[in-house]
Amino acid sequence: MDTQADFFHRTLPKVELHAHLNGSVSSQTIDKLIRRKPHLNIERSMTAIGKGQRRTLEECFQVFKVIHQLVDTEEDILMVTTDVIREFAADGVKYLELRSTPREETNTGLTKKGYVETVVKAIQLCKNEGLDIDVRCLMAIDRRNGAQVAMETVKLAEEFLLSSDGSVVGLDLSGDPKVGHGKDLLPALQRGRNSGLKLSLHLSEIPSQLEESDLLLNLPPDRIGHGTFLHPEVGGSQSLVDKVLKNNIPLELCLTSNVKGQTVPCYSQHHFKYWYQLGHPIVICTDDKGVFCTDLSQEYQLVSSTFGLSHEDLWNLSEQAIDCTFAPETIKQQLKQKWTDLKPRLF
Ligand code: 6MZ
Repeated sequence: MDTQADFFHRTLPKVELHAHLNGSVSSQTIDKLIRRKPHLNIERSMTAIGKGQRRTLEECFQVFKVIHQLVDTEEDILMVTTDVIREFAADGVKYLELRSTPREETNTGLTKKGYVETVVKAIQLCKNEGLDIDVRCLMAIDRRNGAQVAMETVKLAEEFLLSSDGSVVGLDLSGDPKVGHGKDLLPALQRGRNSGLKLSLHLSEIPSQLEESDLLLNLPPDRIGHGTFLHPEVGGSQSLVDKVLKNNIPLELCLTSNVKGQTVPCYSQHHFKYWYQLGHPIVICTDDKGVFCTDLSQEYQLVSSTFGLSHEDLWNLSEQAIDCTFAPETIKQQLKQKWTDLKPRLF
């Protein structure tokens, strides 16, 4: 989607629950990073998939590698995180869950703990600025790194669950779906769950993951990322769908990302339609707003123009997303009040 969202979609208060930090870096921030590191010879075009362009999922993962080269110090992470939060706030997002994979970089002395501390610091800085956005963080397990790293990430998340003043709330399982198997990561995910960390897992982003999805759905996760190939119409199965329905697990859906990454052939064939028609909880999200050149307002506009949703339908979607957040109950109530207060401005 490359058109500008209009007043309604921009002003609509929104909840963003599926945003990878380094995939969300805007072109303006990329320019600042490039100026900091001219020796890398990275150009802006290497970090984003522009208008009308498509890539394979493998190519998308190459783009993240380029961005990781640009973001390798605490200073970079602080700038990137504060910029991303400000941009979401400017787009009308009132509640944001950012997810990121803690990374260590031997060249710069960046540690995984320092990485997460810096993300939490940025969240705090934005709070102190008085931005009208509540931000939380999920620590991501990159499936390519295997069971041991997954367990380390869970332990780190446990520490921050206690010490980050509510900023770190859960875990994400992500990374190239063609690499690794969820069964190896099950002990780490189970441990995280038992420690009180919420789980958002990328499931069935590509067709060949039915067995893995079946296994991981038994946890069960608190939310599902994508779930593109879960339902029978695209080669999934009714038993997978039944598990999702039985546990009422919300799906995080990212239209532009799925079309540009070519896991979905076109917008009208997006699985949004399947789950929406069932009345199942779904949350519209951006995935990687920087890489896929989108924002949450555009994603809402895209849903309405593709599937014929009215303004009232979009309002209901954004309001229902509050119940899918990993925020404490008191915050959910405050957000619902905010939606009630803002409604007369739009209708
Ligand atoms: C799976 C994805 C993803 O963690 O460095 N990531 N994982 N599917 C996707 N669909 C396109 N988009 C992003 O942000 C970048 C990382 O997020 C995950 C990948 O592991 C990627 O390296 P962070 O902040």
